[in-house]
Amino acid sequence: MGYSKDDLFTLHWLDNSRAHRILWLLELLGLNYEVKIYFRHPKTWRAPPELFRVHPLGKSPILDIDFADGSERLQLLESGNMIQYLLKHYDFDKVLAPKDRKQRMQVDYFLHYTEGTLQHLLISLLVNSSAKNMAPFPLKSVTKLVGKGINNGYYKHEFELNMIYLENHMRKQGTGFFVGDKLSGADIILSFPIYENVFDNMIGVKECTGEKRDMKDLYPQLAKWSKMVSKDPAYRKINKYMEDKVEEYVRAQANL
Ligand SMILES: N[C@@H](CCC(=O)N[C@@H](CS)C(=O)NCC(=O)O)C(=O)O
Repeated sequence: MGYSKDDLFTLHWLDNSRAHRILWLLELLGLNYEVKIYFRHPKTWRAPPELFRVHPLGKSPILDIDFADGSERLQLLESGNMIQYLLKHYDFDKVLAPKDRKQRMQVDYFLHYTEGTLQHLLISLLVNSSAKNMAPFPLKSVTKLVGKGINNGYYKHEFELNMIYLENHMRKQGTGFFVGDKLSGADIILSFPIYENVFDNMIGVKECTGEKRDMKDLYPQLAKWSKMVSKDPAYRKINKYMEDKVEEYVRAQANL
């Protein structure tokens, strides 16, 4: 099997999901991609049935690869796995390639850390604080108290511990990037939990954690890094691309 710039990537993209960082990576690597759009259910916020037709777990991102040399289509799951695969086989111009073995291991560490440690804390904070919305009316206030209790007793502390850890890491780095002195897979994977979930979602974070202080004052290095992500030309490009795509999709649905 040969890897080529002509291979076609189909990204199954769910709104407000980890799929956006995979799109960022495809754009950074200059690859040939198309996007299939899925929207979350407005009340339950779960993926629609169509995504379960692509894979039994119904989670996004899913990345299909059609190889230009005619090799059998490949489906990749798990964003850390996708990032690792794309960096290994498709960084033809060494845009994100780590400088040495040590940096490569650091990137691998962040790929596992993000999905293995950090992300589930954020999801748990969110689920506990929104459980009240799903509870039947007579149980709403009890559910609210229980959710808040669990967050205050465990998840809020774990969230802060991880934020401080990452903030200190960035201070020690002093380069503005998680690994080395340029963008790497570590920045790509962390863009969802740190930029999209926290710094681009301050109201949501306040609601989940009860934290009154400004995240930018608490974690200035991470705030600066988030700004860098939001201003990255490839990141801006995919935002605009998706805005247009979503608009086109909504218009097409309305005309059905
Ligand atoms: N560890 C997986 C997690 C995938 C995942 O949970 N995706 C979420 C969006 S960020 C999803 O599809 N949620 C929809 C649902 O659970 O219904 C990855 O990194 O790809």
